[in-house]
Amino acid sequence: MLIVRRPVRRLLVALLPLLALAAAACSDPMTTTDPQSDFADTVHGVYQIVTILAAIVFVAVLALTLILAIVFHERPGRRAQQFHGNSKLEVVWTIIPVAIVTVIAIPTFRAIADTTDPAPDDAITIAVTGHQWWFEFEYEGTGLVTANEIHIPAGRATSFLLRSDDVIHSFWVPQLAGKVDLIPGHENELWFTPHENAARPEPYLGQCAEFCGLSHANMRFRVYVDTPQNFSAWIEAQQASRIAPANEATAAGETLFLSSSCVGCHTVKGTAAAGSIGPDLSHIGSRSTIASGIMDNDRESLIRWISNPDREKPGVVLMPAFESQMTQEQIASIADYLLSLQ
Ligand code: HEC
Ligand SMILES: [Cu+2]
Repeated sequence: MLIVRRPVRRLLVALLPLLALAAAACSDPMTTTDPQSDFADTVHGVYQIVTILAAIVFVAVLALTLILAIVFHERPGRRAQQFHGNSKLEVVWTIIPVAIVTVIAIPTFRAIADTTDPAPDDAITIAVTGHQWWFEFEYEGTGLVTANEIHIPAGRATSFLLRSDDVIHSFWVPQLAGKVDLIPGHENELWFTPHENAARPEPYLGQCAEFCGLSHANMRFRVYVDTPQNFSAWIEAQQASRIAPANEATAAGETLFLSSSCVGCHTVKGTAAAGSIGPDLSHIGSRSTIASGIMDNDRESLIRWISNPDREKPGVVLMPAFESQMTQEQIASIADYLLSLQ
């Protein structure tokens, strides 16, 4: 039978929850350990080297500490004592960290050089603007503006021009790229190519990664990596201008929407709504979520959101609560109209 000393056994028991936590963190969809682009591969490479070295240092230091404590502890007939000044030992434990830091530095500098290279000429360019608390995306050269959800093609580079309208935010999609800050008055660029086989129906989850105020944790976004054909189809659908109401109910919703203050803040292409304070709603019906990923995009959520946005997302100061100005029927009719904007 394996005999483990009691202190060692206790230590193992104490470490178990930590191991469980680490395993849970790895299965999270917002993981850096399952990279799906060239950029994320590079970052993951450095991460692996650092993790392995850190694990070796951790185990070595812990083992040495345990061995020394067990072998040299005071017992009858022997006194424990400290000693000072041993040049050989000091040289050794200076050289080892210098060697470790050097081994980490080389791939790190290479990764920095690789990820800050200029984007290839055929890259798709998306201007990203951070707002408290949502992301605005503008596909350059297409007139296409959207919010919080984007589609990009697999196997082709996309370059993001990162800007901010208010405070510092940060762009981070752990499986694809980041973190790079969105800084007011300064443009950062980030580009990456999703793997050919990264296309899938589920989105890659992104998150603002720089504390930016009350609803920072609610500032999420989604990146759909499409096959090239699906991507072209998506762009084409999003470029369609006015979507005519399909029935009386959505027609009533459109009339209400266009006669409300919504038009001062939101754009719906092909109508008189041309505001630019809030997200472009031209194709809001085609998104899977609203309010930067915190609510499903369905009738009930839209009603709740329009009724009182600040209740759903604390700190939304710009968009007023409409429950005091409209009936629930009117709000529901606007929700139906918005959902029809596919
Ligand atoms: C004074 C400006 C303002 C007015 C007026 C306004 N909104 Fe908004 N709206 C915003 C802002 C800003 C956001 C983004 C809030 C956030 O996510 O943090 C927003 C978000 C939204 C969203 C979520 C969009 C998305 O992509 O997630 C919907 C839907 C919406 N508004 C509908 C409406 C409707 C309908 C009206 C009129 C009844 C209206 N808004 C009036 C500023 C406004
Ligand atoms: Cu933030």
